[in-house]
Amino acid sequence: MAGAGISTPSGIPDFRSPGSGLYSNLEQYDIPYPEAIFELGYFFVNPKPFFTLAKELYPGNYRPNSAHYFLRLLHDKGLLLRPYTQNIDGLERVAGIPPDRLVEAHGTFATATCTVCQRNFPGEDFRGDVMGDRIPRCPVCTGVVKPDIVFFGEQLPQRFLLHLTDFPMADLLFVIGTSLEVEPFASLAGAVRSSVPRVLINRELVGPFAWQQRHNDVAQLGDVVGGVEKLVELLGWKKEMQTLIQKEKEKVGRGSDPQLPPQPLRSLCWS
Ligand code: CNA
Repeated sequence: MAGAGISTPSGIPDFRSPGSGLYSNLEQYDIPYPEAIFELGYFFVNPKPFFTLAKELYPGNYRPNSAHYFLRLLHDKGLLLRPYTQNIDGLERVAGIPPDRLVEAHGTFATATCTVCQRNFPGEDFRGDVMGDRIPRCPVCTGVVKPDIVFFGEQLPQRFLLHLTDFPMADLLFVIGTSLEVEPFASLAGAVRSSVPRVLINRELVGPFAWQQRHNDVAQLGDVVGGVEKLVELLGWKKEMQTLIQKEKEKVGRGSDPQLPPQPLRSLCWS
């Protein structure tokens, strides 16, 4: 189970970290209250703030870090049953985890849907509009096209239901970079069998790790990258991890996405 904390080392602010979190840096979005950015009612009146955020998070602006590549390594080794992420930045995909292995519980920018005729489109079709600060319109009915990000009150993607079979089957649960405050995602932490060790890698204790610990829970507190790297070292996978990251960096270096201007990550931060 992953959250915004696995992507802060890639330069994407989380919601709740005081000072750097998105909720502390909303002035430029000109919205009445933080949650408005993900509210359908507000979106239909004024979609601009959401698309300003979409421009930041559209696939291609940010690169995965060791936490994402740790998931990829587990996948390559056949050890990853399924990553459940709350993130909408798509960095699990960029790290090479196939979308059909993933549950992106709060949606994705990789696909989009017309709010009027409900036609589905690849998110890529609207890159030009989003980057050019234009509200994307359906080529068929001209309705506003909304990336498939789950707004407040919207249903989670069908794939979220996979948890019903996945969690009882797991024999280890990693919880990485999340405050475990958003439901129903947060409750998944309690859905593994009680004999299953749960490993938290996060800045602070969260959810059941704080208030309902099990005897076999483990917490590695501190930065996610440091925590993951420590674990990788204990597992004896350091070299493999370095090779994987190097290989992926070279792919990016060869310019796998020619539409992207080269840009320093930090220059894209909201704060
Ligand atoms: P959150 O509520 O902002 O919590 C993040 C957690 O990660 C907190 O406990 C932080 O202390 C911790 N954290 C942040 N950075 C680090 C770090 N470098 N090392 C260790 N711990 C760290 O975010 P959640 O994901 O729990 O909340 C769910 C929301 C946030 C979902 O709806 C997401 O869509 C949404 N979100 C996603 C992104 C993204 O896609 N990258 C960014 C911001 C918010």
